[in-house]
Amino acid sequence: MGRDFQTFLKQLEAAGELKRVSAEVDPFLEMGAVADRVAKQPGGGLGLLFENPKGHTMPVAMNISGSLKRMEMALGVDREPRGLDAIGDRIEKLIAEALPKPGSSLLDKLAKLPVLAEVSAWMPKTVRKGLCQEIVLQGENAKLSALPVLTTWPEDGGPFLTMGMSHLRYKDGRRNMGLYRLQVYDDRTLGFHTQLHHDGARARHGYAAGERMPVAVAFGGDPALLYAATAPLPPFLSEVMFTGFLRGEGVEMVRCVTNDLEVPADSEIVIEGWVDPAELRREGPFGDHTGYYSLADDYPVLHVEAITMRKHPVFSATLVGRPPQEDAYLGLATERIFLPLLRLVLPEIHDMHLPAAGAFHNLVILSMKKEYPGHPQKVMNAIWGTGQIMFTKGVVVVDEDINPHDLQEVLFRVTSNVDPRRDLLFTEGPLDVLDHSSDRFAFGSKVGLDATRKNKPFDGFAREWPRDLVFPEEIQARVAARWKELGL
Ligand SMILES: Cc1cc2nc3c(=O)[nH]c(=O)nc-3n(C[C@H](O)[C@H](O)[C@H](O)COP(=O)(O)O)c2cc1C
Ligand SMILES: [Mn+2]
Repeated sequence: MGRDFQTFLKQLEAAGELKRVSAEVDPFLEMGAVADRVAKQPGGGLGLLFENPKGHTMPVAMNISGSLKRMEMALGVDREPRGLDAIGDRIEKLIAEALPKPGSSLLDKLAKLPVLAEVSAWMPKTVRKGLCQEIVLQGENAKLSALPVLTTWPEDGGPFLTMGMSHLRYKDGRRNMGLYRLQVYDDRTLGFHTQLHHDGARARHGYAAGERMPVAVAFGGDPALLYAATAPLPPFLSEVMFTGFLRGEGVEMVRCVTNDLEVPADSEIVIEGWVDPAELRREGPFGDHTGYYSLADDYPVLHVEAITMRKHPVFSATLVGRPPQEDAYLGLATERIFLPLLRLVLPEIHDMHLPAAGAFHNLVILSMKKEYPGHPQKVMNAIWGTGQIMFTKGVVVVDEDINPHDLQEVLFRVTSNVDPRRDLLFTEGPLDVLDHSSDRFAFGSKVGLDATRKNKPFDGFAREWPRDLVFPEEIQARVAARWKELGL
């Protein structure tokens, strides 16, 4: 307890990170337009609580994860000097501790037991009663029109739930939770937008036509759950367990009313239902992260069996659209948390940046230590072959002393160091299904830019590579010391 969404909203308010909007605002387009304008403010603007959505009494929270501070608060690292990197550090340490050293004794191996004990603490815990079931609406009483669902962009196919975390189980029993948008068709049916490459699609493909796959869509709960629902976790790692890792404590789960799935007990609202993987319906269009409308396509239908909620729940929604939006900060968390994992297979990578303007999938900038011919190209190929980062259309590689987050610096290296015919690598591979630039669905070309200095013997650069312009340290120190005297 105490990690529910409304407690988090109170913490945000105390930290000056939440703005209550008491004026009436229409969930049809108007709320989205407000959130868009706020998200475009430097640093991502404040979290919003619309207390009077037009036509509803249930308040709507938006932009809750939409700043670095709030993302850090959601993941409990706002007091850590290294912020989000502190989570990456924990992962790095955990991996180092879990691996037995060569020639280690039985005693050394036993010393690993505390790590195992820690792991068991992250397991979800089943509880009998959940806040999220204070109110239970079943059958005819379970109506989606009870929720203040937003229509975000004018040409959207309808209203969409955008902050529902879908809990489901693979046929073999493994749990999965993902953030997928859900189009509201009517009071009892939703579009289940589980994209081709995601576990949500993998799971439904495991069920036979005519078979019912139970799904429970939860809103709210521990704010770390939302991040986990978007994180590019491998299918063998459950997002609920990962939330337990992030929090150092297992998530309390309660059994659904109409199926045997479990949902976080402290959720604000839960929609229980089922999907027949063979029943498809047109879904979309929808104004998307790409900054464009993603095209309508056929997706499974989710049939609602029950809606449960706590007394006086807060609904949540996000606006996806032209970046930067709230999800830029979820992406930033992924960049920081997954860097150490990427470094496990690609230790030469020094740092990584996924600029918000690249909408997660369009651009990755890497700094690395180049050690042999073709090394930057090897790293590009590895990126195109790894997890969800495989979707990346452009990979820019700079030397390890270049800060990939400094876009001015990166652009300088790209424009000055790149000989286009020599340094561009073209390839083809899977694209995110939302990409519109390729004329083929989910497949297209990719480009790597080797913007490293060609100053190593193995670069085979025939002329002399020039040195960077830098003042001697002594001069820099003298200027720094005289700065005040110079009146600057
Ligand atoms: C705001 C937001 C909306 C998203 N909407 C969808 C969606 O509609 N469908 C989808 O498959 N993925 C969507 N995603 C991406 C997935 O949540 C993400 O790729 C996740 O890692 C998938 O988890 P899974 O592999 O366990 O299915 C969205 C992400 C964000 C941040
Ligand atoms: Mn997953």
